[in-house]
Amino acid sequence: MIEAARKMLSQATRIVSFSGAGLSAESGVSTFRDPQGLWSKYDPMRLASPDGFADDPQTVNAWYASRRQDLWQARPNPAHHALAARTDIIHVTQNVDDLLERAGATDVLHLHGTIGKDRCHGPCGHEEHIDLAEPPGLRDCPDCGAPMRPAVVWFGEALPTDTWQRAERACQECDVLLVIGTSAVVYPAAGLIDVAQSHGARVVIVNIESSEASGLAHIELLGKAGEIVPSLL
Ligand code: BJW
Repeated sequence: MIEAARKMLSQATRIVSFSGAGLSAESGVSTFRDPQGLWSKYDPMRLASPDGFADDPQTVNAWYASRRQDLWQARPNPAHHALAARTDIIHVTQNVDDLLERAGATDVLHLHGTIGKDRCHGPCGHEEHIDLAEPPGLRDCPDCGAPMRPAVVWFGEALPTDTWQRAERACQECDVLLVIGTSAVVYPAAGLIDVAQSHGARVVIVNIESSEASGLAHIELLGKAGEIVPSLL
C-alpha cells in the first residue's frame, strides 16, 4: 500500500496535505479525542467556546497558557520535516501549532487559527504575538478595551474567510489529498476531504487508526505519521 501511495504522490502535480492533531502527536503535543487527548480531561465547551470564555476567562486563559508552554518545548517531528521540504505541496492544517513553520514550511493555511497569537475578542481586529515561553495573563485590548483571547477558532465561530476559501479552492483543484492524523469529525474542516474526493482527487489517509474519513480513502495507511509520511514523500 505504501508503494502504491508513493507512486500516486509521485505522479501527482497538485498535492494538498490536510492535517490534524495526530501530525504533531509525536512532537509531544496532545491530540483532542484520543484516549489520553485533551477532551478526555477537559470539557471542550468550557474551554474552546465563546460561552466558556465568557463564564470563566481565567480558567480558559490558564489552559491556553499551559498548552503554549508545552508547545514552546515541542520540536517538529519527521512528518513535519518531510512535508515542509516539499515546497510544491499546499499545507492545510487544523492545527493551531507552528510546527510546520518551524520545520521550514512558509505558506500554511491554518483553518483553526494559531495559538501563537492573541486577538481582541471584540470586533476591532487587534492582534498580538505571544511569547510561548511566558504567555501573558488576562488583559484588555489596548485599542478598544474588550478582552484579549487566543487567536484560535472556537466551537460556534466562523473559520477565517480568506484561509477557508484558499483551502477549499486547493482541495477542489488537487490531484491527491494527503490526510494526516485527523479524526475528521470537526466541520467545516472535515468536509474538505469530501470536496477533494468529489472533485476527482485521490485521497491518501495516514492515521494510527481508522477515522470518520476512512470511507473516502483510496489508500489508508495505518501507522504513525512520523514514520509513514517521510517514506511517502
Ligand atoms: C495519529 C497519531 C500519529 C494520533 N500519527 N495519526 C456539521 C455537522 C456537525 C457539526 C457541525 C457541522 N458544522 C459545524 C458544526 C459544529 C462544529 C463541529 O464540527 N462540531 C462537531 C465536533 C460535532 N464546528 C464548529 O463549531 C466550527 N465552526 C462553525 O461551524 O461555524 C459556523 C459559523 C459560520 C458563520 C458564522 C459563525 C459560525 C468551528 C470548529 C472549531 C474547532 N476548534 C478546535 C479547537 C481549536 C482551538 C484549540 O486548539 O484550543 O479545533 S476543536 C479541535 O478539533 C481543534 C482541532 O483542530 C479539531 C479537529 O481535531 P483533530 O485535529 O482531528 O484531532 P483529534 O484529536 O480529533 O484526532 C487526532 C487523530 O490523530 C485521531 O484520528 C488519531 O487516531 C490520530 N493520531 N496520533 C497519525 N502519531
